[in-house]
Amino acid sequence: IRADILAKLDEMKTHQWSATPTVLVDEGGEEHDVISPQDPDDVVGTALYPTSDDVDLAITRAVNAQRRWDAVGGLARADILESAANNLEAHTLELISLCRREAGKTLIDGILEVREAVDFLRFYASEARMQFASPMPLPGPTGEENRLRLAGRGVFATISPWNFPLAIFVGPAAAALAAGNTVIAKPAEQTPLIAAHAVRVMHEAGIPNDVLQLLPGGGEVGGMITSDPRLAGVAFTGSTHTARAINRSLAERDGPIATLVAETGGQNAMIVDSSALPEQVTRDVVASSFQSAGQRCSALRILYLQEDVADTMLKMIKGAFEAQVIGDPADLATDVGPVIDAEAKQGLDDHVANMRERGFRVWQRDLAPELQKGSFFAPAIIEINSIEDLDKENFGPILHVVRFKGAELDKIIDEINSTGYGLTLGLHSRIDGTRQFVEAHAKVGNFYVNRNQIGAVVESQPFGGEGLSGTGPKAGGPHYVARFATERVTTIDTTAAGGNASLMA
Ligand code: UN1
Repeated sequence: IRADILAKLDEMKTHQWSATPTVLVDEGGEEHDVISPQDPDDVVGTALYPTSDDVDLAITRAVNAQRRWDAVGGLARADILESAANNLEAHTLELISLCRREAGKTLIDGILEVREAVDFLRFYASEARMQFASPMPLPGPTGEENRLRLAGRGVFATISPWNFPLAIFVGPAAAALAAGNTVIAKPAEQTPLIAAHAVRVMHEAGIPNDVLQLLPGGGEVGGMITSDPRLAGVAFTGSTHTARAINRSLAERDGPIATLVAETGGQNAMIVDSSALPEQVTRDVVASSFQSAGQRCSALRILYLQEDVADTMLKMIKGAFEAQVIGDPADLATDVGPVIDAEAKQGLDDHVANMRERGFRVWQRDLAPELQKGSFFAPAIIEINSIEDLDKENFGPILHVVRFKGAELDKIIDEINSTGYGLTLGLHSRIDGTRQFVEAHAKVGNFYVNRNQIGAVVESQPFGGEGLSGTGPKAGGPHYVARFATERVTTIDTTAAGGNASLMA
């Protein structure tokens, strides 16, 4: 890494950032400090929350701007989204710095995050060109012309998570914009500052400021937004529990039946049989479970090891686990940074304590004394008997291990399916029949074979799950943007009876 880049990142260590609603009726509501996960003394900036009048004004502006934005057309919208991508890329360093300070992300995670946000903008721009520029002709009898065109639904709210505070803030908003909607974007309560910076950068690139509006806040602000009858839809990424609450709120209000695009939790497994290559398994397990401090919804939570290789594999995995550097994400050597906040840490500590109490075997890292101050959680590996020993998704650097017998493959798949989640599944096996069997029976959105199971790439690996894991369609895939649009079909009678004089001639 170039010295000048490191120097710039260093310079930004004390910068004070702010997040404010795009417009305010008056002075706004409460102010909230945003505290860095790794250092409670680092106040990264402040967020000003909107009042209900501010929310109302934002939605009024969004309603008024929508027709014009839709009428601009898919090609022009694509150009603007591409300018936004370019400008975001030009601001990479500030965004990486914010990823670190506000979300506790390591440098590599910060780089990947900016990359993904830029990729989403470019991909949805290209989808706008392909799907929104001209109507699609449909078949029909002679004397009739049919065509289908896509149009924006109206105002979309995007409610995004703290674990991808830039990529998943920008991605759904970009899709909604590409489809001709105006957007009210509410970032996670923990990470409003990077979102605010992204919005500034996108406005600067030409997205009109009534077309994309920021409303920082927590659940209360989210509730004000999702209960507004003027919303056409919500794109949400976060917990299954919150997705249900949003769904209820959308169902209870008057107004149009709203679209909900939800990407939620997972209970992701990896199956490793005795034909797998141990070094590769070790590398992929550690990446899948502990990169980003396990705070990805794609992360590996339950590793199934075939009995006859389990001891060898586990020994190697534990070796790599022990070697991971846990620490300040500003330090380039760090593999695992903090978890997002004290509450998240407490939840993970409680889980480990509970598993110990229930008699499961736990290996846990020790934390250096200087890490006691931030929300650092000591990564753990826990041996369990079955996925049924877990009652919830544990969103952090904890790997659970289950041993299985070769003949039990179909039972394992049933167990995994019966959690009701269906996000990612990993398999390490050199046996084609095993892969084909798992592929045919596992109800998951993303199945990864002989590699790690995180880091889905826009366009190559459209990402998203089913069941408790979300509604689909997959982010970064060919059907995503269309979900934000309404379809309109025009049928024209081109015969004489239809009054088409020119065709009569
Ligand atoms: C999430 O954690 O909400 O595949 C999504 C990945 C990322 C997406 C994770 N592209 O790990």
